[in-house]
Amino acid sequence: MSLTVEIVTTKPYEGQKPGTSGLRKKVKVFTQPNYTENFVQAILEANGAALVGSTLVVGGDGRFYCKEAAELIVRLSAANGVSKLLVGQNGILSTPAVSSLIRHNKALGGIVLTASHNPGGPENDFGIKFNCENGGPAPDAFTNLIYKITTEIKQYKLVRNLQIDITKVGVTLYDIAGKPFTVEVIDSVANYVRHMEEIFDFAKLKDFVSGKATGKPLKMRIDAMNGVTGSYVREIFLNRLGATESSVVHTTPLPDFGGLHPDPNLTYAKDLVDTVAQGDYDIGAAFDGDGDRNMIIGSKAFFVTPSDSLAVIAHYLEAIPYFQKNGVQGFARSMPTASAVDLVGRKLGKEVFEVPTGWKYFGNLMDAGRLCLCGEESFGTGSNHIREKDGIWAVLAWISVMQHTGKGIEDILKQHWSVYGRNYFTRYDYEECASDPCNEMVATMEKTITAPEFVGKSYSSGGKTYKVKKADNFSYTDPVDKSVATKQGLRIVFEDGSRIVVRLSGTGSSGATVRLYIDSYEQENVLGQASVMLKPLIDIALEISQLPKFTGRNAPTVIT
Ligand code: VG1
Ligand code: CO
Repeated sequence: MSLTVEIVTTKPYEGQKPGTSGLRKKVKVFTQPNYTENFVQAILEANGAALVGSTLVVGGDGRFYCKEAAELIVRLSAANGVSKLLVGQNGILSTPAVSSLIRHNKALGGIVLTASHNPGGPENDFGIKFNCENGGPAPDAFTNLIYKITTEIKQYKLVRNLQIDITKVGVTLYDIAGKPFTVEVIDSVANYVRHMEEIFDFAKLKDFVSGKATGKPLKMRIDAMNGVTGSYVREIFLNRLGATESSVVHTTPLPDFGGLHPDPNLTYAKDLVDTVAQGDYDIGAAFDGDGDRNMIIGSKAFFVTPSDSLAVIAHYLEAIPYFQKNGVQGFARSMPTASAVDLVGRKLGKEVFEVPTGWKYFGNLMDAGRLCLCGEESFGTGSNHIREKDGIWAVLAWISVMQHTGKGIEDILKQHWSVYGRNYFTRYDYEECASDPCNEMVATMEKTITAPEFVGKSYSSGGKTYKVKKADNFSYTDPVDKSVATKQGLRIVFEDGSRIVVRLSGTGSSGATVRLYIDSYEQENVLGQASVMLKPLIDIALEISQLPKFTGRNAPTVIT
């Protein structure tokens, strides 16, 4: 039976502007009449003529409204001339899995249904993001075009009575006004697991994890935080690597993440940290809702900062077969990330790039063959195997390093610092502040730090004095396509290389979140406590930014 395309009249909604990573709003905003339809229509139209006859990947982190949104996308895509959709079973695909699928299937792109590390459920957040044919998040020019379309939209196209069952794997063919349209519901994990098997030496890792090679099994606690990684974690760590059932927890993806805040950091992954702190595990790891973030802790909850994690993996790339095969190109990090990886890059004679916050800025460098490993301080680590950060990949990388060195995580870090020195790093998040005072704070601070007399000024606190060497609002010119991103964060760099960075989050769904990043390098004094070592700089940052005054907050919501 041939199905007909319906043209539905609509009006623009304000504020459909994608942030650091897609559009994120409360579920209640997305479920308003035509809200999701408008945004998806804009995504489809932004692809221009390439859309007709194309293949798209659709899936998300299983949060509340994912399934309904996935079905809606099928009906809109069918009406807009897409030829084929690959849909994760039950609408489930991790963000790294979408990226991998786009690349393997040479798809035009993918629509990812997630608000990532933001809480889920009917009262919380939903999100939609578009990834392009390289598998990476759409760059600024593309998301600006999507936004522009949302401001002018008058109609969307829909095949309303297309019946679809995404709970079962299988292929369904449709006739849409005389043109063929295919929906293939795919196993959510199979392609990704195969991809990981190509990158890592699973046989070797299995012997290591099971204890066959060492005489004692690796004691792991992998916490999927009720997010999308649950199914992937079970298949990889239990079925392929032979870990015991008790090595994995919270592995059922739930629409509200079981009430957990699926953000793998010391605050929201407290259960993991407290459990591993008791000393019974060699490695603990957690992921965010959509599986692109990771947190790694060692025995007794020894915390690995994401900046250090990146540097250590860079140092031991030979432990991962993928890099032996494909070679090692340059490294990169986002601007607020501490520069530990730069030191490894320098030693190895590799290019190191500093990009704005957001994974989309790494893609061009990877596509140009100049970048193979990168990370963000926000618990993002990944390589050029895909164009997203990849939480499970990071854990497999760490287990590979442990296997390769025969050492525990704390020893690996201490040895690393003894060679390279240590970048102490902390991030303070002030979540859900009022927007206006935060904007005012940033504007005031920008004025202060860009005034000509600011450079050369000295600030003292806790017996330490820091002299300003450089200060700006970070801007970035992409080395490949020369596009420019401005106003990416206020940055004060001191004579000794220490830094204060302040920026406003671009992933929140309401209000403003202020992020304050502090980083300081020590060549010799590498075994201190970060909170103590960084205290003077934190105080100076609060003084310069006047953060307590503007936000009314005396303490951050989250300290990393
Ligand atoms: C945050 C992080 C950033 C990350 C982004 C998306 O952005 O700081 O490093 O790329 O989230 O991560 P912002 O603008 O809130 O600081 V994810 O895992 O939420 O897609
Ligand atoms: Co995420």
